[in-house]
Amino acid sequence: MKPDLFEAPDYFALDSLLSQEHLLVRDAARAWVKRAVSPIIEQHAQAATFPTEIIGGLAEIGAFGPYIPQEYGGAGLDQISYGLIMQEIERGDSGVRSTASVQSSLVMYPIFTYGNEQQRQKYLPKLASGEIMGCFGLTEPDHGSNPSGMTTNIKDMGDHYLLNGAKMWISNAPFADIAVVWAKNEAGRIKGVIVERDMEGFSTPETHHKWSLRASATGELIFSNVKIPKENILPGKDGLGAPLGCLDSARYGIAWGAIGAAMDCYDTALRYAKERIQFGKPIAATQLQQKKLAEMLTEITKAQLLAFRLGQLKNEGKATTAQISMAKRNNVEMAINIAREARQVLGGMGITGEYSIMRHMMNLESVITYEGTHDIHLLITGADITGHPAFSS
Ligand code: TGC
Ligand code: FAD
Repeated sequence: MKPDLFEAPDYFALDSLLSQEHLLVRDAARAWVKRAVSPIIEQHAQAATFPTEIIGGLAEIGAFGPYIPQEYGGAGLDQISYGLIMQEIERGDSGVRSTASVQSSLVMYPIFTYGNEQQRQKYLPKLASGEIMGCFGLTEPDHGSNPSGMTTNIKDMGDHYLLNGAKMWISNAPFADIAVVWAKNEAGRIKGVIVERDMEGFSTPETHHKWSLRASATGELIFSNVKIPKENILPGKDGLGAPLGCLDSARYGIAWGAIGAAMDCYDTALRYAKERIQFGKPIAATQLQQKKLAEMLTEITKAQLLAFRLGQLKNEGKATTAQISMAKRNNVEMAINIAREARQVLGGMGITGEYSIMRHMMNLESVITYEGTHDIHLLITGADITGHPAFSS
């Protein structure tokens, strides 16, 4: 793979709106991605292996629990810092950002928000340092966009619960030490359950042959009469709103992350277009390639402004689920379109692993589907502006 010469576009001088802390956090993450992710990621993606060697570095840059208070091992940062970290990591690879998103927003967030003090003390510091890794089980084979139909269930056995069912498409599942799993109790109410790797009857078969997120490990969670101690139930909130609250936080991170992937594609295409000579001049001097590059930068700039404003709202505790959906949907679509255009700027070279663009493009096919599909986010906006949810008849 080519050396990482990435230079981030900042056409509307957004850096001048960032605080000193934001810039420090962002630059540390950017430098770490160049040093630790770029040199190894293409080999891992080609081999479809998860780069375990980066776990310590992710913890050091504060990517595990950026906004979780320091007393629990988190970085205690604000929501814009969290977004900037996700942007920089996804600039390297969406699969690496996935690992950080899951650990932070889908495992640490529910334990911090819905867990009791004992659960927080037991798990959060170890998750923040990367000593243990987690995964989040909501999706089932027959219930993806519609998680309220889930059939995974817990049965009260007096001194413990019995967990049965299956989850699929679970990021980090093959190596996770714990899983935050959503299951219905006998009353049909959804509860959060912390399942530990060594519990009898729990297995995590890996999902192979993906063409997307190849450097992220995906798997199933199978529960066959797993005995769950009562202290492993998250007591703070139940119902579908509990997992959906976690998704708000993860989708927010993706709205920023997708900008990173888009910036990397744009920067690569711009550099290539300036260097590549055809018909006696750089292809960057042709109107057609300029149109592509100018439109890419325009879309990135709009996405940056959207994410920044959303970050301000999130810091104030005012960001709504529908605003987060709009930003996730817009920014991921923006990134996938830019990846496709950037790939064309590179001609045949664009399909090789010498450059990052094709890997980003394939990764983004998952990003546009997970954490709520492109359609579902449109329907969330539609329901919000009309007052008529159109998910089911
Ligand atoms: P609906 O009736 O709208 O809501 C059910 C209850 O939840 C409440 N609620 C929320 N609460 C907190 N935060 C939110 N964002 C909430 N949204 C809704 C709501 O008020 C209601 O409460 P109550 O008390 O009245 O019961 O639910 P619905 O069944 O109609 O579904 C709505 C829909 C379709 C939007 C929702 O199901 C949805 O978002 N589906 C998409 C599923 C999804 O995103 N799955 C993601 C799985 S995790 C993943 O992909 C991780 S990838 C990680 C990586 O690698 O980065
Ligand atoms: P379906 O829900 O079957 O949807 C299929 C198609 O139908 C989509 O185009 C969808 O938009 C459309 N559709 C569905 N309902 C409607 C409707 N009402 N109106 C119009 N169109 C509709 N899940 C987790 O719980 N944890 C994870 O860590 C996790 N990681 C993932 C990692 C990867 C690589 C992938 C690919 C997925 C992951 N997921 C995870 C699952 C992901 O969230 C789901 O794939 C996603 O929510 C969609 O569910 P589905 O695949 O079952 O598609």
